[in-house]
Amino acid sequence: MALVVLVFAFLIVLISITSSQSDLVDSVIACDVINYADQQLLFTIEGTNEPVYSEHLETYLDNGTTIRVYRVDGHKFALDQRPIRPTQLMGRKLTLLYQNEMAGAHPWLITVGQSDDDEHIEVFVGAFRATLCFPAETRPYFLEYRDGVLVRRWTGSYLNCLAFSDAHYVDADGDGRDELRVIGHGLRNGEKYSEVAYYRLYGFMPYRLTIE
Ligand SMILES: [Ca+2]
Ligand SMILES: [Ca+2]
Repeated sequence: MALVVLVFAFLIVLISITSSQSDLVDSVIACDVINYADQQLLFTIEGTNEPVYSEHLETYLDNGTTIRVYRVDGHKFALDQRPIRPTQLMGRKLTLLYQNEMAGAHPWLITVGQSDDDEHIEVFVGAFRATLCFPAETRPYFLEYRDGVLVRRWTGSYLNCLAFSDAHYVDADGDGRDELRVIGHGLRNGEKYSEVAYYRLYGFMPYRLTIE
């Protein structure tokens, strides 16, 4: 009898662990990882907002409500697996460190990197919202994870494009610092075009870099 109870209890624990992992995988819209000191940190966008429609991209974007930061315990992600997919979170041991409600900004993309000499982690979030002067569209949010919280560095209306469909921090020129690689979309002589561009924050402003 005691064995039956023990097996039953074990199954309940197993089911609850599996279901909380599935809930996380289902709720993650986008995620990225970075090694920081002797730890690995996972940044996610989670929650469910109604998909938003981008006129320039001519597509719907899934977006979430909350940005969360976890410490990855146990088996770490190989950084050459980036960008990682939400399904790769299944079975990972994660400890929640921080969360920030951003539902009104409709976050749909997140990437993290180290692009300057300070230890704070650069965090770029693709948001989607209207501004005073412009209709709703993809918006660039340059943030920083500093002393355990997210702070704003620069949140503007546009980079050098009308919209962007993807962005990743990557060391494109091999100098040991990450650049933000952006797939931008614009209009030239009435024709839509897309291009790859690289950005880095200098002081308070993002600057476009030329990388051969
Ligand atoms: Ca930094
Ligand atoms: Ca670089």
